[in-house]
Amino acid sequence: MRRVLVTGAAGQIGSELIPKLREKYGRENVVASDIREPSETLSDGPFEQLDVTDRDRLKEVVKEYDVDTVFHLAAILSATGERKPHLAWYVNMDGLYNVLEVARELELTRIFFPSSIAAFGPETPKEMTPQETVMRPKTIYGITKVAGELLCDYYFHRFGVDVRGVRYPGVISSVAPPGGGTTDYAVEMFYAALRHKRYVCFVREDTVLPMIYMPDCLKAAIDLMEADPSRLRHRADYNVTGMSFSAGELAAEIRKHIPEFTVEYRPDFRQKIADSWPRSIDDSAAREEWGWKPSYDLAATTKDMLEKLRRRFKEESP
Ligand code: NAD
Ligand code: AKB
Repeated sequence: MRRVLVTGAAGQIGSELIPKLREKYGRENVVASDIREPSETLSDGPFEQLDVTDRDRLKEVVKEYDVDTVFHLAAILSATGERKPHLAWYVNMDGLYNVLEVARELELTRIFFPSSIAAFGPETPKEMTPQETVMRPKTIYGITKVAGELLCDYYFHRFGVDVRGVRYPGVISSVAPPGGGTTDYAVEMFYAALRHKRYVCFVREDTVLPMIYMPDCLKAAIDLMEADPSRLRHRADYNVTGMSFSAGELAAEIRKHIPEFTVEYRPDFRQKIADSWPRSIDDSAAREEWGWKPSYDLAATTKDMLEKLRRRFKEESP
């Protein structure tokens, strides 16, 4: 049985990872933490307000709950990172360094660190981007992700810290809103389609990016953390993906369910970020080494997202 700490747990991924981990390991064995106050979904088990840049407090929490495993989700994402590059460097690098140092000092069993397709850059091959390729990102967020992957590798080889992670594409989900990334339009479009029947999209209609639906995103994290260590040849940099589509294709798929839905395309500074990222991902290393296989394509994601959001909006309306 694991004793788990999740940092950045109030965010898009943490809000759905926490219930999943609590179901798997027991409510009392999964400590949610964030710099923010907990949302309702996190308050059915232990929660600690924790800034990951504060290493002493991080260590205190790990000791207090006898934690052996950390899912380190706290970060500043790509769009917010371009607005606040110093904060992105500080939170993403110091936060990860602190988690790895505490793991080394207290001999924790396992750490999960999510990297991102943002670790790639405009010189990277855009179609079926390989596992090993050119890594020259142009955002501060992407730079922290490449440096983070390397730091994780270093802590594994130098100190034996069992740190693992994936390069997530854009995550689509229906519980917590996305937290300031470039792929946020793919989530916002669903909310707007249901609420207003129209959406102003901040990337061009022909912008293609790789994406993953939340159930697959959670499966990737949990399966990799449970994988047999003897099969792993990579650490915190496994390419994973669920699907690839353009903003226009997503709108067309939503229109199959909501025919009157319209989208206006008004690209802003996030277009340049999107243009620097891969269009599709080769995730064969993850498939071979720990059996990765996504379940959701665009049609299945769209159907499930609309059902879940419809149900939620109905429950929320007086
Ligand atoms: P998010 O922005 O929704 O959540 C991040 C959380 O971190 C927030 O709740 C925020 O309050 C918290 N946080 C910020 N600064 C903190 C600090 N100093 N100390 C503690 N907490 C702090 O992000 P997310 O989408 O849930 O992403 C989680 C992880 O997955 C991040 O590392 C992100 O880079 C990675 N990732 C996400 C996506 C995606 O599309 N969501 C894609 C690739 C990688
Ligand atoms: C972002 O757009 O910043 C994130 C990511 C792909 O890492 N969603």
